[in-house]
Parts: sequence; C-alpha cells; structure tokens
Amino acid sequence: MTSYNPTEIEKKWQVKWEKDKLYVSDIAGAKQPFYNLWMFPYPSAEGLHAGHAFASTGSDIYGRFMRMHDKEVFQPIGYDSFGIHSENFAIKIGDHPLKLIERATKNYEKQFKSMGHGYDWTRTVTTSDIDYYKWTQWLFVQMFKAGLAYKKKASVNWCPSCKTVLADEQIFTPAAAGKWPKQYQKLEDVPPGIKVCERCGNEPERKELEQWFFRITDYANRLLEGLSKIDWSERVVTAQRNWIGRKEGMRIKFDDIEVFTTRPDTLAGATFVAVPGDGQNDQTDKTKVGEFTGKYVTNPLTGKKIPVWKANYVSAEYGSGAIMGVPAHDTHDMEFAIKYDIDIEEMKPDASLWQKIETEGWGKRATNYHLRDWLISRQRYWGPPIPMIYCLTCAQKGDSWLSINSANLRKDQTNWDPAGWYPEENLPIVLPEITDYKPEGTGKGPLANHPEFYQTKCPYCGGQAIRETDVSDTFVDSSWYFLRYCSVGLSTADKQPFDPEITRKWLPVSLYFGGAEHAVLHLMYCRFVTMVLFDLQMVDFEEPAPRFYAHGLVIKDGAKMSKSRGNIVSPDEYIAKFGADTLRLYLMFMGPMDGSPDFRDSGMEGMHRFIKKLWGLYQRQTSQKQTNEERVITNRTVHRMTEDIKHFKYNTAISAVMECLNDLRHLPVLASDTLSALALLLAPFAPHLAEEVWSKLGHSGSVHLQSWPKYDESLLIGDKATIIVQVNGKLRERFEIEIEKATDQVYIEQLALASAKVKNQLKSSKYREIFVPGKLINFVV
Ligand code: ANZ
Ligand code: ZN
Repeated sequence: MTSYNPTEIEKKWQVKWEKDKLYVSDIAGAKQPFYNLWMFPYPSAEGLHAGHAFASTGSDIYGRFMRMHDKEVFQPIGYDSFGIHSENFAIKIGDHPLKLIERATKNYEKQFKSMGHGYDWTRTVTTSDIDYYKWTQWLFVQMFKAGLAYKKKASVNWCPSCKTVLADEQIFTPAAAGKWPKQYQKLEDVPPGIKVCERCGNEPERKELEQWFFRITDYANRLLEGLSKIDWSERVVTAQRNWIGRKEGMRIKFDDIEVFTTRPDTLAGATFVAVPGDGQNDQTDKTKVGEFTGKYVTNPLTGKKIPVWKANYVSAEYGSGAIMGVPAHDTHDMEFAIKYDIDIEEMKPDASLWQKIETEGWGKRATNYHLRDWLISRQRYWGPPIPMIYCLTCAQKGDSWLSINSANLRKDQTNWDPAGWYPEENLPIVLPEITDYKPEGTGKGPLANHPEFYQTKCPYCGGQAIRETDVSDTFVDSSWYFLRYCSVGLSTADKQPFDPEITRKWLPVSLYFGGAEHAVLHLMYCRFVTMVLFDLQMVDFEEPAPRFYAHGLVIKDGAKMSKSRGNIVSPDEYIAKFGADTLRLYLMFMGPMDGSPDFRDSGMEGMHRFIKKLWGLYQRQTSQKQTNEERVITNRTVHRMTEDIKHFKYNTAISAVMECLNDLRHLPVLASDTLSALALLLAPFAPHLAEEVWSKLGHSGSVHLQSWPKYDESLLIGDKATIIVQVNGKLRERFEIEIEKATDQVYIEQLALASAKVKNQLKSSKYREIFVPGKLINFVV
C-alpha cells in the first residue's frame, strides 16, 4: 500500500505529457476539431490567483471531456500583455513593462502547467510580442482602408489618473468596477450617477480631444440581430442588447432644428427645444445647467413659438444632437423647466401622432442606437503604435492615401485626416524601448517626446513626415487573438495573420469560456471585428464564438477576489501543500460554475481527505468480475456525471463521485473494471491521479486519450432518488422520483407545488427557492 504523494505523481505526469506531446493538436490533420478557448489573462500581477485557477479549470475540464468524446481538442493559452492593465502594474512596482511581462508570463506558464491544464504550449500568443502586434497594426490598416477607422474631435472620457482617454465601455458604475474614487470611504458613500475608470476607480472627466475611432456603429444592427443566432449566457446577451440600445423614434423638425425623440406622442407638450451646452456636456452631472439662446422655433403641432435653450444634459453625440423638451412627461425636462421657469404644458400622450407627424411631413421615423463608435487610441506607451504617417507636403498638394485610393472608400466619409498614410508593407512599426514611458497627462502619449520615433519619411513623396504617437487600446489586441492561435508556428505565420485554410478548419471557436464582465467590452469588440473580416472576405463566419459560457467570480471574505480588494489567494501554496488535483476538485466543488463560490481553506482540507480515500480504493486487491451491484453504481455515476459535465454542473458531478465512493467503499472487493471506469470519470477533474491509477491498473496509453464511458439506460430504470420538500426549512413533503429527474429543478418545483401540504404552507406568499440537486427543495417565504 503506497500513500498518496501528489507532488511526485503530478510532476511525473506533467513531464510525461509534455514529452509525449499529449496536448499538442494535429492542426492540419484533425478530423473532428474542437476549439476549446478560455479568455487569455492579462498579466496585471506577478501571477495567477484562485479566480483564474477556478475559471481555467472549468474550461480545461470541458476540453478533456470533449477529447474523451473523440474530438481533436485544441486548447491554447496566451497573454493579453499589451495595454493599460499590465502597464499600470509595471508603473506601480517601478518596473519597465517589457521586463515585467517577460517575468510574469514565465511565472504564469509555470503556474498553468502546475495546475495540470491540457494546453497546447506550441501555439501561444503574447499580444506585446512583435510577431503578434504587427498583425494588430495590420488589422488597423484594414479598418482604415474599409473606411472603418477615422480620426475626429469629440467629447471623450479622460481619466486624470491613468492619463489617457477611455472608451465608453471602459467606464463602469463603482459597484461593477469594484473600485471608486478615494475620497469616499465605502462603496455606499459614493453618490449615485457616478461612473468610474474601469482600471483605477477614478472619475473620468469629459474632454474635447481628437481621437481614433472604429466605426462599430455601422454594425449596430448586425451585432443586435446576431444575438439571436448564438448560444450565449442570457445575461451577456441582455447586456449586449441593452448596450446596443436600439430605439425606435422619430426625427421631428422644429424649423431648422431637428430633434430625436422616442415619444412623438408627447409632441403637444413640447414647450422648448434644447441643444448641447458649450464646452463640457456631461450627462452624468446631476444638476441641470442651461442658457437661453435668444432664439425661438415653432412647435409644428401647436403652432406656438417655443424657446431654444442650451442644456448640459443634451449630448451632441446622440440622436440628432437636439431634443424637444416635454416637462410634463420627462423628468429631466421637468427639472430644467422648473429651474428656468419654462412653460409646462399638461397633456395626454396621443399615439396617433406618429402617423400624423409623418403625413404632415413634420418628421420621419428613425432608429437610434445607444452604441457609440469605439474609441481606440490611447495616450500611453504600452501598446501597438497606430500605424499612420502624416505628410504635410502631400496634404498640401491634396495628395493622400484618400485621394489616390478613394475607390475603396466609403462615399459618405467626410472626416478623413487628409494626410493619413498607412505603410502596410512596412509593418510592423516597432514600439521603441524608452525609459520615460510613464504617461504625463498632456493629451499626448510618451512617444510624442521621441523625435527619433515620430520623425520619418513619407512613403509616397519621400519628404519629411511624422508618425502617429498614440497607441491602440488593449481591447484591439484581444479583438482577434482567437484567429491567430491556430496559425502560430505555420510556415506562413510571418506572412499573414491567420491561414485561411486552417481557419476554415478550426473556427469559429467551438466553446468560449470566460467572464461575463467582458459582456460589452471584449465580447462585443470581437464580434464586430469578425463581422468586418467577414465583409472583407477574410473569414467565412460572422460570429467568432457561437457558444459562450460565462463563468462566475470567486468570492473571498465576502468580496470578489481581486487585487484591489487585497483578498487574493495564489494557487501555488495549495498546490504545494495538497497537490493540483485537490485544488482542482475543490475549486469545482465550491459551487456552481456560473455562481459566486466562496473560497475557504477548510474546504480544501475536506477535499484532500476525499482524494486520499479515493486513492485508498485503488490500493486494494481487485477481483476479476464486476458484481451486479458494482455495475449499477458505476452506471449511475457515469450517467449523472455525463449529464452534469455537459451542462457545466461540475459541482454536482463531483457529488456523484463522492456518492459513488461511499457506495463502493462498503463492498468487500472491487473489480478492476469498476476502478477503471472510475478512473475515466475522474480524468477531467483530477488528471494526474486518474493517469496514475489508470497506469497502475495495467492499462497502456494515457487515460486522457480514452473514450468516455457509456451508460446503459436499462440499468437506470428503477433507480430512485428521494427528494425532500421544505417550507422555511421545515419538512413538508417527500417524493421518490426517477434518478434522471433528480437534478431537474423545474420538474421538482412543479411536483412540490402540486402537493396540497406545500400549497397550504405557501398560500400566495412570495418565496425564493433553495435547490440541492438530487436531495432537497426549500421554499423560503
Ligand atoms: C421627448 C420625450 C418625452 C422624451 C418624454 C422622453 C420622454 P433613450 O430612450 O435613452 O434613447 N434625447 C434625444 N436626444 C438626446 C440627446 N442628444 N441628448 C440627451 N437626450 C436626448 O432616450 C430617447 C429620449 O432621450 C428622447 O425622447 C429625448 O427625449 C432624449 F416623455 O423626447 B424624448
Ligand atoms: Zn484610470
């Protein structure tokens, strides 16, 4: 009898797997490809924390499960290492980002390997590597050529602490960001309406600045319609739908001012028109500020002359940039009217007005979107330099990329920078290694202090020209990384961003596993970029990941595990003490994959005892022939685990193993077939232990290359589970139901609610349910 020594076993198998290239996919030859993708991390610290370990293990389990279903699984990993996340951390610890990334990625790799994840380490992506960002710059150029990248002066978010502009998607409520301005002690102290920088928690300012944008608004409707064609977590779909914010309304003319309204039915109550105020328009501002312009326009319906005001709550960027003020039906307008003593016209909305406004020719129907163009330039150092060159000589002659190649461009484009040259064949534009990389907050990035970088030759006339000194945002890097993985290492990798044939074979991604916090950031941007590449005929699919699973976030001491909360737990110490398999099992057993599981040390100890018992089972003498009882237990476990893993219910799958262990432990002898089946079932969760016992049982070949065991329906019949029904924790009813139904909450709820005993207790009061699959349902009134 040998005792369980995870350190020894785990290292041994990790070395063997690497040597045998167990997780290196046959990219060119795969028959049944399965692209199992997990959102790559940004190294904004020295290493992984338990939250990463939780999410990546969830993805790894599914990959292993699919491999055991005869799929050629490709499971890559990489680093979203360019951008503000890593750079802010580097600045904080006083290290150059280049050095930090080199060190941190090495550590991440070591940690991922020690977790036992089945990554294909021959195809990794690091977004700050030249051979990657060259293609991020290439992407920018494609956008530019398609008329989808443009520079314009606009009122934008400026973070005074990060000293850069931010996209609208990077401004969060303090609760969502988990951070808030320092002057407030607690989250509860922060006044409502405040939005903060997603990175640092400070309140951004509004500034008029010239910036680069991607024209994502052109794709608003497609991004919306596409949502009905993909299988994504409901909360992500809802978040995207709201963010796109399609609104049906009308544009109505008040003489020469056109307003956008979603309430044409209130036209009779419009007692003023408002346009944006001067300078800073800030809709997050709580107090309404305005100024009368001295001008009057006619309300087309009432014929009355009404005043035109400037108001700080009107945005130049939304709708037509002007509103009709209806104090009787809109709270903002009411507040404004009271403050400035403007008429308030009480009236009943009249739905027939939509038609009337159209027939009278006062306005027309219009669809409006909340989505704004994607602001991608950053006044920072750590990112791909935006590959543009400005040549004054050419511009003065009226020559530019635009005038020479205008055939390719959108006809309605008006705001081209006249001298925007793109040196596509000269890519990459290498980010120079500089020591003064800290942002200064001047509105320009650190590269603007480096003439040796920005002074260059015009690729067209050969004269003096200057480069763009802003870099692109980190979300541009990650908007296409899933396209690169499969092509890494191919002979064509330095000639094209992704190989068309390989891409056709492997993409779209089969299962995308990641955090819901990226709902309107990365998950929107990567859909947009894919649609653009589809239109440019570079890929043959519009949705990058038709299936997305949103995992939950790990909680520690009552708060989301994050560096800013100071409640980080590193997986390393647990792996050293208990082994990766215990950690993996514990992480997956903490709670549902899409919930907010609570990390506790005591749970880890319990799981370690369990795994040692499992180990003990394999130290016994085995028998030749499976008994009927063994067969029923094994079959039931296979059935439960298969169904649970399919639906990412890893915690209940582990419960099934635990019950199985309990049932088997009491049997005097166990057949080798029983133990082999159990090893297969353990393989996705505890890959090292499973491999060890599999080989000890005398099998050749890795357990991870075996087929997942099948279950026999006929052996399940008659297998019952007892479900307890409680109201406020008190037992009220008990059912015997078929085991297959025992995890079906909807079915059990209906059954329970049909019982008179339960009904009498509940009456018609409101309740919430606690459901323990296979065991109990508790109605809490
Ligand atoms: C009259 C009215 C009456 C409105 C009423 C609302 C309620 P959502 O639903 O968010 O899309 N609006 C239009 N353009 C604006 C701009 N540039 N800046 C600020 N506000 C603007 O909002 C549509 C409504 O927001 C529009 O309908 C308009 O006010 C306002 F009882 O028009 B409404
Ligand atoms: Zn910031």
